[in-house]
Amino acid sequence: MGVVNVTPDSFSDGGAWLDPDAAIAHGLELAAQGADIIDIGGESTRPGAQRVHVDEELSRVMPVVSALAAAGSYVSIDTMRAEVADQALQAGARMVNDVSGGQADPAMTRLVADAAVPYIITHWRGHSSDMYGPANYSDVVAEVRAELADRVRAAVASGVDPARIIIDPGLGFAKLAEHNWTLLASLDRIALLPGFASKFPVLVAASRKRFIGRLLAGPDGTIRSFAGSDDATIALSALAAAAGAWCVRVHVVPGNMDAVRVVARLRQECEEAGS
Ligand code: PMM
Repeated sequence: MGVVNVTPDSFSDGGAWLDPDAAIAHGLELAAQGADIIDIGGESTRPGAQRVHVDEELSRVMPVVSALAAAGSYVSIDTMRAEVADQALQAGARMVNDVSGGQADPAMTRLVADAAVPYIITHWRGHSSDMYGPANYSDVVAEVRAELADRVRAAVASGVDPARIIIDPGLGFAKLAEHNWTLLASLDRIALLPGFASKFPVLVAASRKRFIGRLLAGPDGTIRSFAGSDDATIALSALAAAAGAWCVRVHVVPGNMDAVRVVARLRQECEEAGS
């Protein structure tokens, strides 16, 4: 999944793709480089971000969704708002990526159920204006699994087909660096939610997040830049794929594409060898 943030202030690429033509060209480039899904968002969720008005969000994403869908890309709309998801789906988007997992807008799960499209449910504990206030866990893996299971049950109760649900541990969302690392080390446990008999596909969105930059900080403590975290993102994509992740959401496609292809080849070898 390649990311197109049509925002002035996203984490790592804020402002780069605010112009619709630049965003469309970037989405086409990500698709040409091999991204299977293009995730288009118009509201930043970086720590401390304030919400944008729905009209502003729509004006940012709609030209980009329409153009990329018309060009044949498989478009995912990254939004917490049912109205934005609705208009994007009508314009040709085929997947809803809701980082609030249905909590920000009570109309979202019903809309997704009626549209019968894949739905990404991310672990989330509140808006980004207070990103780290709720980052308190006694057992982060158990709590994230239990809360994701609650969100999945709520979506299914609204009519969402469980076969269309993808789950995401929500790296960085109400999580400190140590929580993100613990979750990344437990992807196999996250796929199997308590109370469910079969595993859900897992999306991992580690790309360029701050916890990588902190790990790679220089001797003087300077946090590694976003673009300087891309090689480590590739390493995480390989490890996530090897741990069974269904998809990695990334800002730069080529190296990540190579990493998941290498893992797919090795998995094939393991399967043939029966191990
Ligand atoms: N993170 C961001 C935006 N959208 N979607 C999903 N499913 N999971 C995430 O962790 C996620 C997301 C935040 O920032 P970015 O767009 O700058 O990566």
